[in-house]
Amino acid sequence: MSIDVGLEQGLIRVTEAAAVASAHTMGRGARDESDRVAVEAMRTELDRLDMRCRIVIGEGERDQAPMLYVGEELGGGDETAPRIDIAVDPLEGTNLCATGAPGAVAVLAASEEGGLLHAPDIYMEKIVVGPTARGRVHLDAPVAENLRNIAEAFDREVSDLTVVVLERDRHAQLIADIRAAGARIRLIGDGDLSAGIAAAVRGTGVHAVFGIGGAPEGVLAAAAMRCLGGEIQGRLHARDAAQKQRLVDLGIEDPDRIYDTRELAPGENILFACSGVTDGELLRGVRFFGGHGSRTSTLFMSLADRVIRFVDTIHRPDDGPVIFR
Ligand code: VTB
Repeated sequence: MSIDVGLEQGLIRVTEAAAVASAHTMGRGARDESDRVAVEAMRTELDRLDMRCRIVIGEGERDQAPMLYVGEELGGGDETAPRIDIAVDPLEGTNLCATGAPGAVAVLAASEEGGLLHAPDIYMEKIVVGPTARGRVHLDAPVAENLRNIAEAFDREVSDLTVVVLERDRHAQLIADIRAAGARIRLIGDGDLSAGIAAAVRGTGVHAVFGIGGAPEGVLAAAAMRCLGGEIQGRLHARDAAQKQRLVDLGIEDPDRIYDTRELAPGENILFACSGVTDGELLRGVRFFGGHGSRTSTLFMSLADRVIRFVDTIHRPDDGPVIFR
């Protein structure tokens, strides 16, 4: 899949549309509605692509999710059109959108077939660092050792590091360990994917993300890390007998296996698009200008083309004046 401009523009439109749709619902306290409109908008735009798209990470299995379920085929391309695999999270951080908190994004990754791991929708224990600390951490190493190595890579003290952790009871020991090691912590309510992306960009003030979040978002984070030169390690985390059985059914023999960035996102033609829904470290949220359109902020990356593009789009209304703000 060589990256044609049409596909790039098309994928950007997909996350922009999901961001605009969900941003309209910001602060309504209705997370399901926010998610639903993002899913609908994303699906409509994906279906307009001149490609044959297969959803490999989506809203759930076919029997639970009416749209963007795993295995759904979309796109307007005929038999000769290129086939691509798509991983989506139409609204990463539904609660963030529902409350207007920072960090909600609409996300998509695409690749040649087989380029994104079909991770089950269970938890994943993760560690994410950017290019500076790549190769210096290990999921099985003690927290203090990982932090020492990250600090050394950044040429600073552990006390100068900021680690992002999802605020969950399951992270009590992790948080205690990070505190004991002396690093600073930013607890977030949701959204370890955008935090992971921030960790891979210098200047955001985020140096690493530790903890247990969703496995599908781990694959999306891996796609982003391939494009940004960062690193993620992940271990699937089955919580009950049913999830353990699901791993067996998927042919995952070693439940303790640690997946590295390339194993999670092995593609050579990875594309990644992420639009801000609410304001965040890297991307602004959607702004609306009354009847005069909207403005979106998107990160688009292509691994093969080696580009990281920030796309600032004004969406004009059908008629009426254009307002630049
Ligand atoms: C959420 C969400 C994360 O994982 O926490 C979820 O905020 C799973 O955790 O961004 P909970 O079940 O405890 O909410 C993510 O969606 C992605 O990793």
